[in-house]
Amino acid sequence: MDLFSAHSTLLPIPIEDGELAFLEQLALPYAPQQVFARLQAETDWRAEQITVYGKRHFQPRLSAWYGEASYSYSGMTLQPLPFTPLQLELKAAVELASGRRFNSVLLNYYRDERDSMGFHSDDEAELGPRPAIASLSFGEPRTFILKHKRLARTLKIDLGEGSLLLMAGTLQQHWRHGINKQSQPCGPRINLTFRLIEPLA
Ligand SMILES: O=C(O)CCC(=O)C(=O)O
Ligand SMILES: [Mn+2]
Repeated sequence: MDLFSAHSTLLPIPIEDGELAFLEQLALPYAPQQVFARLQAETDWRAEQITVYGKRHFQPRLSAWYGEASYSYSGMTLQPLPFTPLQLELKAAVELASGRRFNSVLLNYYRDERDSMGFHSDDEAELGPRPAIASLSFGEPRTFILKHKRLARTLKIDLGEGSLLLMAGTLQQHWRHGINKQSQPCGPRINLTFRLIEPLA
């Protein structure tokens, strides 16, 4: 289904060189605070190490990978845990709202204002050339920042509790995105990015 079809409940955010769509509050059968508490308790959170310039570092957040396919990025391969019943319910709601299909989810846990995600594109080969990635947020709002790779363009979107952001089209080819540390204290946030991992030919 097309991102902008009448069935989609997401509203397009105008952006050059890619597609973005946003829904402030995804309809779910539970209160967002309840979803947050369950995700916090039920997820097998890991402190992953990555190698940057030959040095091992802990990522400035916790993460977990669930679903039906392994995933390689930043020099590591994550083996999936099977989807939990709650994740399957969230996936169904996200698929209904976005008209897209997903088979995996990366969960990130930002413990406080010091946790962050460096600027990157989700452009691994197994995501395919124009991946649709659906990002669902719970807990404290954080600012999601997009920076164009060639042009001096920056876009900031506050991702509040229960919000859904869909990245699609050529967005990953032309833009990087990330979450900065912030000086203003804040509580924890959980973000889920639903992805479709395609078997590599
Ligand atoms: O936490 C976020 O909103 C961003 C997550 C993200 O970019 C990712 O998991 O690749
Ligand atoms: Mn990303």
